[in-house]
Amino acid sequence: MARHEELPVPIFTSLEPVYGTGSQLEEAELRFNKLKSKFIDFFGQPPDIYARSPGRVNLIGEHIDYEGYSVLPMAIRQDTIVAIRKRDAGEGEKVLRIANVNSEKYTLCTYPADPDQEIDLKNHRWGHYFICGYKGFYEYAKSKGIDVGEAVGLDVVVDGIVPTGSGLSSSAAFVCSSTIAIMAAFGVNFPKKELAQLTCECERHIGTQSGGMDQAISVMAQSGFAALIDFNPIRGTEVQLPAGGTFIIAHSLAESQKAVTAATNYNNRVVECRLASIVLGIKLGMKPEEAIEKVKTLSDVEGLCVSFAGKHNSSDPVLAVKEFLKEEPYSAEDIEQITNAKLETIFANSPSSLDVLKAAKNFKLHQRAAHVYSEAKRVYAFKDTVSSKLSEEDMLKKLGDLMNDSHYSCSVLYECSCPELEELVKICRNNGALGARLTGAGWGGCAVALVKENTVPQFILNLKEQFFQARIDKGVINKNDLGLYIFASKPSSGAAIIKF
Ligand code: NG1
Ligand code: MG
Repeated sequence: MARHEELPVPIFTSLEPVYGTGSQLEEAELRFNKLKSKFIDFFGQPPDIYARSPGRVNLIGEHIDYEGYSVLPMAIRQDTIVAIRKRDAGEGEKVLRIANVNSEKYTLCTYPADPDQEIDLKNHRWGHYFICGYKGFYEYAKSKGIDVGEAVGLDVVVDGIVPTGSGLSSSAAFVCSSTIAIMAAFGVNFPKKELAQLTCECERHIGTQSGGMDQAISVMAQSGFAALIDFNPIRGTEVQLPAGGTFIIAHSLAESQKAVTAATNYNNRVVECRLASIVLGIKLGMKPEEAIEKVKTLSDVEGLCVSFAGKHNSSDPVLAVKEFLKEEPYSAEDIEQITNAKLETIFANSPSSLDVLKAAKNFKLHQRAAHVYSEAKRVYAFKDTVSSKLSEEDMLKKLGDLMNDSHYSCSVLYECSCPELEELVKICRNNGALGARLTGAGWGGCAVALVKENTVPQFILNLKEQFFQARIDKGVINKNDLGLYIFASKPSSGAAIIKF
């Protein structure tokens, strides 16, 4: 039997298979009805088809997907739905009209129906994420020799309920649902695993050098399971979480605008990791030109640590970091002396990395590499703990400890936390969370806490009092919206196409 990720995206003719029954189904029915009537308001006709893809919460494995290491997220129930209608050739202008049910916040975006268009990164618009999917769809179809005919106009309405800038991957939910909607509108369907790869690559058109975690889990998630996601090639292994624990997601209310801060935050760390891996490669015996050409990620140099093992009785890359990367920040000149090459030359083909070089004062190679290698180990420790024979009590404690260690590493070594997240994580732990950590890229957004099932209601109440009440009083958020900022989450299902 084919593994589920080899299969195409499921197509349903009703909402139950995706949203189950009860209040979740009722909410979905309301959303689909509203979406359809908005579509008719905007474009005068109903949509042909819908696609939905969920956000995700990463349980452990932060900032390591782009270094080639496995991560362990789960899909959340909040998703993005894209309704689409393909106009016939000759019907109206050849443009892409992208509207949103929240038309006040997200005004209509229009783009040419041209798969080769460049995305204007200097003027960030919400519709750019749809264009990522549009370009990705055509690039993939072309690479596979699939003829999808000439470009035609598309009408689109988007309804997203994944909180934005929160580390829950609203962006991937939007890019994946867009790509899948376009694919479905053209009457084709690709294997989920290939969609995960293609949506990861096409989201990079937005200018962040992202790894593939978010798209992989959004496309491939199985209801009831978290997943261990491996890369190169992408693969998802279901992970059953212990029943006695619940993951609570809480928003720090600091919004992280990743697309806008890429040069100093996200892409900066990607560049630092690349530099750390080149320097390590050289220290472990590679010629500089060879390291620059071949070493792309920290996982690429891990193999070399084996030859360094003789000396230390271990092939542990964490030891190699200690031995070969100094703790003081490196200047560009420090690195250039080791690599025998100008940093601008090393990154000549990557405009967004050149932006990083312009903005960076120095590079913390030791700290970033130490985070990545230790975090990669924690992911496997988490996976092993979940499938171990430990009592549930001990298992939950161990998982919580790993989450706490992950947060410390993100905060101190990777420096991707912020004061609001620190406060929130501390409050979670003070109120009995077995573990709590920032989730997603950080610099704002959400924390995830592991809490014993039977203490969930009290835990949520305490957080409301100790973290959110002051913000309600100051008018930062509305009391009635609290449910958007703190909620328990169960592993939900991945992407789907819906055709009524
Ligand atoms: P967020 O910020 O949650 O969308 C980002 C990346 C991930 C991963 C995490 C950090 C994108 C689309 N996603 O997630 O690939 O690197 O940060 O672990 O940029
Ligand atoms: Mg994102």
